[in-house]
Amino acid sequence: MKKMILMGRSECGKTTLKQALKGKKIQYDKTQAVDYFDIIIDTPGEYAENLDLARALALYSYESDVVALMIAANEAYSLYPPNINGVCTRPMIGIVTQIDSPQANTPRAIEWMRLTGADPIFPISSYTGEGLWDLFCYLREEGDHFPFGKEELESPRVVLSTKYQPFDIGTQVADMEETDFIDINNRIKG
Ligand SMILES: Nc1nc2c(ncn2[C@@H]2O[C@H](COP(=O)(O)OP(=O)(O)OP(=O)(O)O)[C@@H](O)[C@H]2O)c(=O)[nH]1
Ligand SMILES: [Mg+2]
Repeated sequence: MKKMILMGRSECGKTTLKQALKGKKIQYDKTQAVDYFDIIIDTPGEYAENLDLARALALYSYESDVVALMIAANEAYSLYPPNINGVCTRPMIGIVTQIDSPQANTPRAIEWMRLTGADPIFPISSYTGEGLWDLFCYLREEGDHFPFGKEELESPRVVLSTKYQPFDIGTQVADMEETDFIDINNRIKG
């Protein structure tokens, strides 16, 4: 597989895409630092949002075979200036994520990606699996054997947690036994 670096605004779905491409269940995990030991280099969104940190992205791009700029289909604006492929020394592709979102405006996000010079552009959903196969095939190198086929890769994922999923505190408390609670008064007395 080609080594791909993921860049894009915080919450556009970089880490989730990485989990989906590996056939994992989706579980929210805030990226705190660049993870570059993996075949997919995952970066924190803040690096794309701050000029000083963005320089690190340029350096990490040298560790990759492909640079992937990402944007969520429901983003209200694009972070990227036009024609930035000129400063990139690797093939630069575009990934439009979260196309399953009810607020998605996929054609607009594709157009914003096109303006950057990214080519090709992959509209995908890490939740439904839509579009993942084309991306997978793009990353394929001679001799690679895929662990799963198109049907499996493009099937809906189990989402264990999202960033905004509220804690189900009521249910957890209701499930507890009386004896699960520590009686602080007794402790103090004891
Ligand atoms: N509906 C939908 N939600 C998604 C999709 N991809 C990601 N999300 C949700 O968007 C939120 C942010 O996803 P992350 O993958 O953590 O985003 P990130 O780009 O890695 O963010 P940082 O680590 O902060 O840079 C999570 O709640 C995900 O579950 C998708 O394809 N569809
Ligand atoms: Mg992340």
